[in-house]
Amino acid sequence: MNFSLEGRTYVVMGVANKRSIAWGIARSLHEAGARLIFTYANERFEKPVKDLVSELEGQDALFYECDVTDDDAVNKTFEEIKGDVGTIHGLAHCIAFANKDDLKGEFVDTSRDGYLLAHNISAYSLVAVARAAQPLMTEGGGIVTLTYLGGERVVQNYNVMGVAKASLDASMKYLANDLGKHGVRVNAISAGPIRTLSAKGIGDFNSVLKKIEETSPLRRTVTQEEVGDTAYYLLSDLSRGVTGEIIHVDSGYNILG
Ligand code: NDP
Ligand code: KAL
Repeated sequence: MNFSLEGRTYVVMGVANKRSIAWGIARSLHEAGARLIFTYANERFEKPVKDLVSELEGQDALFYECDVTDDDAVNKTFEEIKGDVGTIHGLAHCIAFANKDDLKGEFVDTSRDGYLLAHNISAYSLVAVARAAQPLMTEGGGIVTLTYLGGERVVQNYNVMGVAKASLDASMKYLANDLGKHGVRVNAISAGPIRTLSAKGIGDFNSVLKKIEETSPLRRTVTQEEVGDTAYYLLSDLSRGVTGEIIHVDSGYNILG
């Protein structure tokens, strides 16, 4: 079987800069021969994303603005993509957000607004995007989202984002059940900690990385490239029998008691 992505088109949502996990995924898909479509939250990010993508040799990419909290924007984006390319073969959802104040102290202090905001951007967005994208996957396809161990167990400071990731994980499984009959597979990658813009300014991130280096089975942290290659596996026919799954790309840290 040929596992090249030549002739296939994938939407990558959530590139903020060269450190983004979404950028690692974009590079892996590009190397496998895929055509890429990028979405960003607002026009402020158009130029930086376009500048980055210009580094991908021979990539004839398309770009759309898409704030995932806006149903009209999500629907319009996928209608435009349908008009511009017709069929897509998959998408990578690499989007999360919570108020900084909710990512420290105790979870019990999370406000209603903070709770809803985190769930809106980080979990419901997968449902909205999957519903809008599925009709474009006329040849079947794959959807991959990014999650974290803090959705499965309590991790200090992750707080409301952990609860949003638990919702994201369950949403991924329900979507896998709904979309399977259309030949669309839905999976998640649970990445180990990686220094990205989102992680910036978060207290104690260094000690989290150090703990992974000292105690994980592989005794090192993971890279955007390693997550990217697993996304390639999940978005290609290599994983054709896999759906509703969470794959941990975390140096094995999650197996520790
Ligand atoms: P980045 O900061 O690089 O990416 C986060 C992205 O979320 C940004 O591109 C941002 O877009 C996007 N985003 C936020 N709000 C919206 C919105 N309303 N509409 C559309 N896009 C939005 O961080 P990461 O690469 O680390 O994060 C990607 C995913 O990986 C997240 O789901 C995160 O939870 C997950 N993850 C990260 C880990 C890590 O250690 N870094 C570990 C495990 C999971 P913009 O810049 O355009 O605002
Ligand atoms: C236990 C860990 C330590 C860190 C705790 C919480 C991390 C939460 C991730 C969340 C996505 C971060 C934010 O929402 C940051 C946001 O409040 C401020 N940043 C921004 O607005 C920037 C400019 C934009 C680009 O960011 C976003 N997101 O839009 C968790 C660590 C060990 C693992 C991580 C970092 C997991 C994860 O989910 O990212």
